[in-house]
Amino acid sequence: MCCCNTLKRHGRSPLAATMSTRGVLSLDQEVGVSDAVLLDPLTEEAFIANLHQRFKRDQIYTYIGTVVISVNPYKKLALYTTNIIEAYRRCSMFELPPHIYAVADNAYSSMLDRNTDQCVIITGESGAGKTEASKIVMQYVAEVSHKRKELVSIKQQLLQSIPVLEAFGNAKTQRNDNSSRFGKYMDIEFDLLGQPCGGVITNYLLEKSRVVSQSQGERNFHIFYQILSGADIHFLKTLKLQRNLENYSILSHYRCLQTETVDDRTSWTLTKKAMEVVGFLQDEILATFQIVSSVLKFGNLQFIPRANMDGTEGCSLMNEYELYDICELLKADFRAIQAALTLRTLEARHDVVVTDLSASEATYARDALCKALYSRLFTWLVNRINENIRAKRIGKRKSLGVLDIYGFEVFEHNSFEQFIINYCNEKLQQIFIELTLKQEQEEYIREGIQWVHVDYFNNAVICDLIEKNNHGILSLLDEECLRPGPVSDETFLFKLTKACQDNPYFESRGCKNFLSDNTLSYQSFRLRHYAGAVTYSVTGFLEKNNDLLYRDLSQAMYNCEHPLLKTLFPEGNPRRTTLKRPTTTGIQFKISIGALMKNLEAKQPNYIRCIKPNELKQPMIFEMALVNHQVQYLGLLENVRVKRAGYAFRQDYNIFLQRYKMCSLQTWPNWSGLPVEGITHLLRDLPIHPSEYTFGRTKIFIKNPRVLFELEEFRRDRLNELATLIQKTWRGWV
Ligand code: AOV
Ligand code: MG
Repeated sequence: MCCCNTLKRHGRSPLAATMSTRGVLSLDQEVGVSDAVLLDPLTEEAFIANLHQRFKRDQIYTYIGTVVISVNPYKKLALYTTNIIEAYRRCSMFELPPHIYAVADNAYSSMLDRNTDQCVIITGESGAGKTEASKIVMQYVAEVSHKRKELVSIKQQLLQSIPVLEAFGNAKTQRNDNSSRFGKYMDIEFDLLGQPCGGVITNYLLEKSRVVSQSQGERNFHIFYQILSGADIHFLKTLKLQRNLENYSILSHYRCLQTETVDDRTSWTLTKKAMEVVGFLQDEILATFQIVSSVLKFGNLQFIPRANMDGTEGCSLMNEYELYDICELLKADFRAIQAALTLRTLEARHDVVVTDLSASEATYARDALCKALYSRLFTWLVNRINENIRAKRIGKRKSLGVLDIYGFEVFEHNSFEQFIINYCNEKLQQIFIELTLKQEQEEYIREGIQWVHVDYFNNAVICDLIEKNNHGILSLLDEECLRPGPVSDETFLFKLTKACQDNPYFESRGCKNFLSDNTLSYQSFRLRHYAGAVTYSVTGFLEKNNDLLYRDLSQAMYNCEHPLLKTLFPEGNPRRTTLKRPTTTGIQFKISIGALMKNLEAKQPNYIRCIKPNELKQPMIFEMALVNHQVQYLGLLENVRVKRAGYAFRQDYNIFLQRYKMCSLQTWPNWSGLPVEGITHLLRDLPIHPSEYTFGRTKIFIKNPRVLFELEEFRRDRLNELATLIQKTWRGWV
């Protein structure tokens, strides 16, 4: 016998009706289908036409079950107000039009109700809207969790860490005016009442080559433009800076100084305020910008070649005044820095040999120093933010992670950075495949549920090609970096070509030049990524992977009196004797991405899959071919097929029975038979059609997520009834 009074709601809650009066579309106003699982017939054309139809009416979100597809509108939509957040709060996913808020709410509620750590994985190519989506998730979580006064500051700190990291880690690229040039995973921690108590940010490899060079139409990191355009004249004077952007060569390579969509002046005010909210002290803010200013000035240093008596080439510094400024900013000794930039000390056994650097070697050393200073400052900022936002109280916690990483990218010229970024995207696609296509189908077979296999492209082969121990591209690159003797980018490619030539996803490319000794020289290789083929130029691969800084420079930095530099250049400590070779960039990245995957796999995933509708960054333009390509490589149709034929939810019999046993008098308060039999009684007592569920070997499978939400509602109602009953009985006793 069913014991709930409110077993009725198939369809929409009254909330859906009130939504339209608050300026949100109600389900009645939805165009096309809001869940692609309902498409009939399901074809690629129908799928894309549905997205297009919805996009034209600013309905940018569409579900595939619980996965949300988001098509970048490239214009501000009135979809993100507190009223709308309120409407989605604790509302079942399918009662209101699709929204990121619904996914965020689902993650947050599942974390609380089911006591499982959650993660929101946001994927899509560069400019598709991942970073914006991650901010929408964060906004939602901050808004719905409790508003106790002491928690406001931790929430503000978590939220304000975003503009700080964007200022230092984002830049205009050809594909996105606010492109993330680093990966970010933010774990927000909650106490058992669902109140945020802290967070941890993990950052992934910043594209530091951008500090010294950018492609045409691109800019350096936002912070440089922000400070020069926005800081008041006194602060600029303290930092020995001039407002004119053109005075700084690392900003003016291609004279791409302004961006229409980015207001540097306003952003400066926001960044500085955000740094204060996050908890940076005034001294730390000053120290940070002293380093930013030094990078601008180091970038201006030029060297004049000088012929030495012994026939070698040396060089001298042309613009000493810039170095004087740097030395004041970094509290450094002029002679020491000048020597570190123009000379190199080699220690051989008991001898110390000092050699001159040529002008081009000194320029190279200067660039390496700029990159090291900036990227280490960035890591320090992340660490410092982490110190401030780390949960202070000890105790059991739950977490909700948000992953926003650089999207898949293809430029005219692709280098080591794109290789790393695209490798990272392969791994994210892999985790999506593993969890939504592969494991799901395997589980049906394991549980003895009738299943017709849905075919899909598994990109594990490409991941292997890149990361496999001993044979993968990263291993071969490392081998070449460590090999004694004459090595170069060309020797690396030669080796790579030999090792991978039979792999269908690899192709040696570019100009094939016959060298003087009649061997071949290649300059690029092509990988057939899941999202398309990309040709990578190997120029700079070895150097970027090695990422070594001359010891003279790290020592010179360590010896400065500036408060941050000892922390940023610990290897410059002369007392530090370990000469262990640092792990290469590629391997460091592989290790950190491996750890990220493990972390994500341990959590309940929630997906936002972003689609870029056009390359022009313009509203209302929906380029069919471009969208079609993304739909294909993201495996969205396969996702619909698996969802359509499969079950949205599954749970071990025991856990399921424990959670819902109060919904039937037959199983409440205790059921002593087999759990599967208890569940059979329980479900029969509820108005749920038997076609909505099936029984596996160890688990119950539920087809439609709506049924799950209904079950939760039955449970809540029943608990309320029981609470009222207990109160009445208690009063009777008193
Ligand atoms: P990405 O994170 O996916 O690219 P962004 O989130 O930075 O892309 O989005 C690019 C731009 O698209 C933003 O700056 C906005 O102008 C616009 N946009 C995206 N989503 C929305 C939205 N929901 N509403 C309005 N405008 C939006 V990259 O970081 O390059 O991979 O490395
Ligand atoms: Mg981004």
